[in-house]
Amino acid sequence: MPRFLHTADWQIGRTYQRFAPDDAAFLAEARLATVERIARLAAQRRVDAVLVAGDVFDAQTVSDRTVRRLFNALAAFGGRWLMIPGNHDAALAAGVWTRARQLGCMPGNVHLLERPCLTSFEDLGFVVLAAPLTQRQTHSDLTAWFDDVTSPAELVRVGLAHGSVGGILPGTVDSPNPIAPDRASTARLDYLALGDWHGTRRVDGRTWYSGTPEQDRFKDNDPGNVLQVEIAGPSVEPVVEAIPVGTFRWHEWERRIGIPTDVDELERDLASLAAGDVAVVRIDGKVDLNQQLRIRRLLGIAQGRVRALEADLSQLRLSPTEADIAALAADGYVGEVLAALRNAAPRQYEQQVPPAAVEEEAVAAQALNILAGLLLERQQ
Ligand SMILES: [Mn+2]
Repeated sequence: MPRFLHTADWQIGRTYQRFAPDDAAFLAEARLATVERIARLAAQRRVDAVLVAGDVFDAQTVSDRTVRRLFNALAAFGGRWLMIPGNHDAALAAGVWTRARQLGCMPGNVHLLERPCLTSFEDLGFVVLAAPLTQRQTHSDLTAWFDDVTSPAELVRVGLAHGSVGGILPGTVDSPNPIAPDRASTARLDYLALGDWHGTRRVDGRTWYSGTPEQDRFKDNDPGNVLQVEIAGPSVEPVVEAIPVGTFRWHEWERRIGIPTDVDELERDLASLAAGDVAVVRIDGKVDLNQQLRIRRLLGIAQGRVRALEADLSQLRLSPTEADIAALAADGYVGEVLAALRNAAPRQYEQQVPPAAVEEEAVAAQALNILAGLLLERQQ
């Protein structure tokens, strides 16, 4: 009864340039730590093998040290690791896998399936049909040959591939590296282990994307898992369990501040973030000085707690109250300009005013907000 872990898209060596260098280093390190966790999980659960469906490395150019560290991270599981190259680490002549071999750092229990092949693991009770990528992109279905290959009837038949299952994943119409959605059935596979889609996703009872075990982008599609797959025997539908292993959860928020309770809501959302969170928050709308100070303080507090929090306030307009402006106590030329703008800014009208005057007053109000905003920001 074969039992294995299915994982993919480790993207080791990925860099996170949008974050501050110290945060980026932590995020890169987390990917290796998660692989170590997968190795420990495989050992604890005594699975027969770990199947890695491509994109072990994020790039062909990762450093030799990163290559060595990845293979060291596998140490806790002495069983077999079956890996195929994906689009990021395609089996090129001068690619990362060639280098790994030259470095001599690939442990003996790693079976790198670099060419399309059927490999029999008789002692474990299954065969693996592998469809590695030998270039970054193809437009033919590399799993098509699975249909025509026979294997011993007593062995479970498992496919391993990296690409895009046609027609089911959002935004992937005409994607490269297509895989037929019914491949498991046409190729009589008991299970088809897929990589490329970074969320955990069941295509059908025998076809799954494991997703990446460590989230690496702002997409809410259930990343951060590995799959344990248990197959009672040939033709028996597999029992699949998603096991969370990731460290970080990524959030991308957009918040508009219009009324004071919007800041309360933002406070509640920020309070929900903890050490395992990575967030980007874009805030727009209009605030007075106190609200602006409060938002900055809330962001500062949250930044002290989370792994990374990037706030974009460039679209948040400071609209000072009369009291804010009075508190500036601006004197000299700046004081004169402020006073002139305040006089020119709109008031309550009791009678009809010509449209040109209304427009002029609106411009004056805007200028007043900008000038007061600059002065207040300088005071903070
Ligand atoms: Mn990938």
